[in-house]
Amino acid sequence: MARTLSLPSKSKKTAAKKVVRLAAPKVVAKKASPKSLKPLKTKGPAQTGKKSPTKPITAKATAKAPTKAVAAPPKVTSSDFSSSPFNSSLKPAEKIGFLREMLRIRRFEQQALKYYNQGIMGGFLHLYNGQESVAVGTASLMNGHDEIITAYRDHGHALAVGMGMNECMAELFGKGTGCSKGKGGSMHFFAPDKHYWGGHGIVAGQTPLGLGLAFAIKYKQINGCAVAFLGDGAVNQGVFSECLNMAALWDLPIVYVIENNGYSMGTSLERSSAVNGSLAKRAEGFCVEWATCGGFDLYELRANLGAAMERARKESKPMVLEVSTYRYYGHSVADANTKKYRSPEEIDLYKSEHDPITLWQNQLLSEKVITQAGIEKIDDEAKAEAAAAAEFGIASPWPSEESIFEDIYHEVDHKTEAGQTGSFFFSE
Ligand SMILES: Cc1ncc(C[n+]2csc(CCOP(=O)(O)OP(=O)(O)O)c2C)c(N)n1
Ligand SMILES: [Mg+2]
Repeated sequence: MARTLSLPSKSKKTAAKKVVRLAAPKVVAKKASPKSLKPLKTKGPAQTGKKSPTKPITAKATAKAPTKAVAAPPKVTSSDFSSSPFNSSLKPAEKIGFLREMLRIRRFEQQALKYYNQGIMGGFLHLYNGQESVAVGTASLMNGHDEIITAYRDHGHALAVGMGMNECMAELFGKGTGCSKGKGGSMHFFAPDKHYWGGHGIVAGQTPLGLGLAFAIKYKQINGCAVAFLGDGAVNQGVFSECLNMAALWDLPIVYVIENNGYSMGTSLERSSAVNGSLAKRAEGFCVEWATCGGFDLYELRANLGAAMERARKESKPMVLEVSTYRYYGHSVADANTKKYRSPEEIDLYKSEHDPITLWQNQLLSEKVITQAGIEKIDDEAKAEAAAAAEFGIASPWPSEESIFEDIYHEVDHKTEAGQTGSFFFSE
């Protein structure tokens, strides 16, 4: 006879709790006082039998991990991190360069959005607006041997590593002059010559590929590390757990950067993940070090990620760094529900108080590194460059029909000429 399953009372409570969680997120405008910041000690794996790293990361980070996606992140002043070894020797030109890169990304995407909304550009378009500091901060820390890889929200990383606006914009228009010859679109920007391995549409699919990069770096005894980005939703993919196990087992030089923007498509972090303090903490179960930091302030991001990358290079050790960030637009531009699963007030709060570009501009103004007029000039240049890139993309030819058979695995398998030249990393 079939039995009806009755939930034990504990489970009933959990179910009741879940209903509460599904309620519309409230904006918590209250911020932790800067006094509550404690120096971040990376959490060593308990009882692992493995040695702790000889040099623990001592960079400061937010004391509280971003457990609530909707809460405004704790207020952190740049001065807390400007004295970090990764920031203290930055030259004014470098600081202005970071601003230029962030503005270029913002203007590039706004230009793309314009054509997408007009129906001139098709396919997917996952905008990185609001997260620019993470890609720019990372690229600024790359030593020429480091390799990076990300998911489909990949425009920012591409421009930050030095890809041209023309090749990127043309790719969005599906043109033959695009970086993937018009066959990849928004989710598939690649530039292995710039140590950028894309651009991947399968959630967490980039995490084992990033591990492969780290393996190659170690195998070839290169003084570098791999940085693989993933979202707060991607953390729940099984393959990421497999990666953490292998990374720890083989001591691979990789930093997994969780860009926690609080949402996976229309699902908030609270609804998608069981979180005990932070997502990064899960690394403990795999004997991998972890840390959290805010991603809005470039100094903070550079101080924390710089330390993680240096440790990976010097000690050949993996690490998970969870970075709190926020995206202004929907999951993709086609996301019609963008204002349904989060309140307009929440979006406004992040825009007005935590915009990475505004924060950095204010920082540079206060350091007297740049004037307001200087900022406007850079911004105008970024807008002009983006507009010219769009013109280039529109005027470019479509890929030829025959090219549909080029640059595919078939060639590698069948030893055609393209197959012989297709491998960037392992061929000398
Ligand atoms: C294996 C797989 N499952 C589901 C999807 C559909 N999908 C695309 S993006 C996405 C959400 C991922 O969110 P997150 O990792 O937080 O990244 P974000 O979009 O916030 O940058 C999902 C479920 C997919 N592309 N691949
Ligand atoms: Mg997300």
